[in-house]
Amino acid sequence: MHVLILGGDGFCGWPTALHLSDRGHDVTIVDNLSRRAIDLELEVESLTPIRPIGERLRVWREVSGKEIGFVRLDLATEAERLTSLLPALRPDAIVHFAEQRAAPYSMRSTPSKRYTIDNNVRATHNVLSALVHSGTDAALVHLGTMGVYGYGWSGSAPIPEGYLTVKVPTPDGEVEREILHPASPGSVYHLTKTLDQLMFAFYAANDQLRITDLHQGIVWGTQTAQTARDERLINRFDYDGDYGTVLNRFLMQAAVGHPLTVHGSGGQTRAFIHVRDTVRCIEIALENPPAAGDKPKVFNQITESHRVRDLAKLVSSLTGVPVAHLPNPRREADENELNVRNDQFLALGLNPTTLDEGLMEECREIAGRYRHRVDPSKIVARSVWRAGMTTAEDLVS
Ligand code: NAD
Ligand code: USQ
Repeated sequence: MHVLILGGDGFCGWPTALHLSDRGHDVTIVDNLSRRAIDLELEVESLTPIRPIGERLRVWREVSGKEIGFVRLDLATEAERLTSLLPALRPDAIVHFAEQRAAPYSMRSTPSKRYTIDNNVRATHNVLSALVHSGTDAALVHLGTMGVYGYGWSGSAPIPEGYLTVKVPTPDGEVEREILHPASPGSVYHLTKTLDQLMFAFYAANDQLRITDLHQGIVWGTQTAQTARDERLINRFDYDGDYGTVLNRFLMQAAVGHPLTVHGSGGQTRAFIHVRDTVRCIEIALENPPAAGDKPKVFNQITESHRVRDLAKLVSSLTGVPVAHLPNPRREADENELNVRNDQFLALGLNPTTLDEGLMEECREIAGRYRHRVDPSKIVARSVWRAGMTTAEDLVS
C-alpha cells in the first residue's frame, strides 16, 4: 500500500511511519513541523534527543534500505495544495495524526484555544474535502481520543466502540436507533475530536468515504522495534506540564527524584496503551477498512485502564520516589469509573504490552538515560482550565 502519514513527525506518527515502512508499505509523511515550533514557544525539548526530520529519514534509509517521502505542508491552511497533492501521490490509505493534541495547551490561553480549534477542525475538514474533490479513493484512519466519551458518566456501564443502541419513545411505543455515544469533551482539544466525529459521519454518508476513527487512550512508552534501531531514530518523549502525559511524566519524575505530581485525589481513571501497540493497531485498522457507504468504523484503541493514584503508587514502589497530591489545574471529575470495550482489536490479533512488562524498561532505558535533559522548571503543570484556579506554584509562592 502507499500510505500517507499526516503528522508523521510526531510522537505516534513517526513510529507508525517506520513500522509501516518496515512492513513493506510505501510511506510518505506530511507534516508542517508545528509541534517542533510549539517546543520552541514553550521553551522545552523532548526528553529524548529527537533529530531533524531530514536526518531521521536519511538514517532510516541507511539502516533499512527503505525510502520514506516527506512533504512539508500545513493541512489547516494549504487546502488547495493538499487537493493537488493527493492525485499526484495516489495513496491507498491515509493515517491522520496531524492535530494539536495537548489538552492543557488547548486551555492555556485564548490564542491557544483558537489555534487548537482552527488547526484541528480545519485540518480534518481539509483532508475530507480534498479526498472528495480530488476523487481519491483512499481509506482514512484518524486518531481520535477516548476523551470524546468523557469521564463524567456515573456508574460503570461499559463504553461501547463508538455507537450506542438506544430506545426512542414514539406515539405507538418505541423504536431502536443506533447513535454515536454522547460526547462529553473535557477540554477544547477534546472538543475538536468530537467535532471531527460529526465530520466523519457526514462525509461517510454523503460521499461514501471509507473512514475509521480510533478512540485512543493515553499513550505511554517511547520506543518501538524500529525507532530503537539507531539513536538518531529515537522517538519523542514529552515531559512538560502541557504535552507530557501522565505515566511518562511519572517515569521522568522518578528518574530525577521529583515527587510524582498527582492532580487532586488521583481518583481519575483513564485508559492507556503502549506506543508499540499504537503502531500495531493502526496497521490492523489499515488492513480492515470499512466498505464505501458504511458508517465510520470506530475502535477503542486502549489496552488497560488505571487510576492515576494507582499508577503513582506503582511507580513510587518501583523507584522509592514519593507521591505529591497537588491542586488539580483541570476541571474534571475527581473520581470516575471506566469500563471500556476493546473487543475488536483483540479479536483482530492485538497482543497488548502490559504495564508490568514495559514499565521498568522505560524507567531504565529512557527516563534514566536522558534525565540530564530535564528542565525542572517545566515539570509542574501550569495551564489552568479556568482563571483563578489554584496551581501547585501558588502554594509555594
Ligand atoms: P504530536 O503532537 O507528537 O504529533 C502531531 C504531529 O502533527 C506533529 O508532528 C505536528 O507537527 C503535526 N501537525 C499538527 N498540525 C498540523 C497541520 N495543521 N498540518 C500538518 N501537520 C500538523 O501528537 P501525537 O502524540 O503523536 O498524537 C497524534 C494523534 O494521536 C493526535 O491527533 C492525538 O490527538 C492522537 N492521540 C494521541 C495520544 C497521546 O497520548 N499522545 C492519545 C490519544 C490520541
Ligand atoms: N495528571 C496528573 N498528573 C500529571 C499529569 C496528568 O494527575 O502530572 C492527570 C490529569 O489531571 C488527567 C490524567 O492524569 O486526569 C490524564 O492526563 P494526561 O495529560 O495524561 O492525558 P490527557 O490530557 O487526557 O491527554 C492525553 C493526550 C491526548 C489524548 C488523551 C487520551 O495528550 O492527545 O487524546 O490523552 S484520553 O485521556 O483517553 O482522552
